[in-house]
Amino acid sequence: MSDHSYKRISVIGLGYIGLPTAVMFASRKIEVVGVDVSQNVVDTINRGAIHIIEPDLDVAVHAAVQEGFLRATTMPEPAEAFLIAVPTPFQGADHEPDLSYIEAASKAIARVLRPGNLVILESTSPVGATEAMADWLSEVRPDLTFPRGAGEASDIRIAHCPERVLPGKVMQELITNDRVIGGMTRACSARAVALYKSFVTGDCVVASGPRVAELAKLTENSFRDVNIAFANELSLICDRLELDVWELIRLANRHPRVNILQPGPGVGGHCIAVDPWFIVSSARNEARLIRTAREVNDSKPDWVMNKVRAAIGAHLMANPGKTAADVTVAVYGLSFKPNIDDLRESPALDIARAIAAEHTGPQLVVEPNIEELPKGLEAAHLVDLTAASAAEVHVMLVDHTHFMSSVAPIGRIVDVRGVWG
Ligand code: SAJ
Repeated sequence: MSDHSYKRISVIGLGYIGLPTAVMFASRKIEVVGVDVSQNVVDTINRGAIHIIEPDLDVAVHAAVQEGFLRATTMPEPAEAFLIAVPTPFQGADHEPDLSYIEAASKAIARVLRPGNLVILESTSPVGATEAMADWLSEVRPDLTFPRGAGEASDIRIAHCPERVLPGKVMQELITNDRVIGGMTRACSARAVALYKSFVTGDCVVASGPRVAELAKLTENSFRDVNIAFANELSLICDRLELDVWELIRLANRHPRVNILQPGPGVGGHCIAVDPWFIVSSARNEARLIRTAREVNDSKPDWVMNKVRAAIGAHLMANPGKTAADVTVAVYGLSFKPNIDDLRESPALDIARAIAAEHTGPQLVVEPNIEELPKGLEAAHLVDLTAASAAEVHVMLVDHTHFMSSVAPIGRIVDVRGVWG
């Protein structure tokens, strides 16, 4: 084996990032041992099936398992390289990062480490997490040397290589996106570059260390969060001034150096609403704009709910003798962004549920990407656009392509995506 080729690697955490990454290596005919704490996930993958939603992933997993390059297990096994792709949620009112999954994964693989192994942290992490991971490994394996003590000569190579793929486009972006490689030493980075180069066609850019690589990933998502917050704040300002925010953004974006994003019901998904908090928690006094952006985006669903209440109220004012129980509210879109069926961490779903919880009249939902309504919407009806047009109040939450050609229905409209604007 040449110094830079890998025959057997292990991916720890077979979720939205770990599983597609495992498949990429397997597709390059590298033996991949996938490790997950869930027996159900392991069994599903070993059947050649998948437990998550991502275009083209099912076919790729099926092929990788069939051809014998991908196998899943709950018990870590020896390998040349280990990639950790486990969740890093936040906890408590202070949004402190929770590294317990990284700690558990580190301790689980430590037992099977051998000199010469590479361990990569892919999970989006607060600054310092990669060094903490190395320390957890070294606690369990005092017989091995690590970069902190042994520098370039360490037995175990450690790097942070954050994932940065867009849900819905993971199978393309894993290959074509540039990667940031933050090794604890130059040798660590070189080993990591060699690993990713087996399937990445983008550049593998070597950072000066893992800490700046960690902050780079958090910065990317904070950049987007701050820019979405700017658009969301403009929508509040325009509402106050009775101006059309969509027209405003269209006009301002004609400037060659202005590119404002789109307002919406709030920010969903697992990443953009979480990662900025990791910056805030590590530099509380300095990260004022980043924190405020989070607060602006997190408060948007409440603002939308107030608009819905006002629309129902206005309808009742115009129709004396009617009560709220007579008013049908139609909600358009539940997913966390357009043209996907992913309802996780979706502000649109939160708003639909909040309406269900407090509105006494009928509720209709149009969501062309799902077959049945999720929990909290049991009393609502999943309908098509034509059926929804009979409602008195219409709440447009997600700009699915399916809605784009629809004409504005008759009635009170709360359109937070500018579809009918
Ligand atoms: N959104 C708006 N207005 C916009 C753009 C987005 O309201 O103009 C909302 C969306 O509706 C959604 C949320 O923001 O609720 C996030 O959607 P997204 O498409 O911006 O991003 P994600 O969460 O699907 O993926 C992001 C990506 N990060 C960046 O684009 C900087 C992806 O590259 C990361 O890998 C991913 O987070 C991650 O895993 O960290």
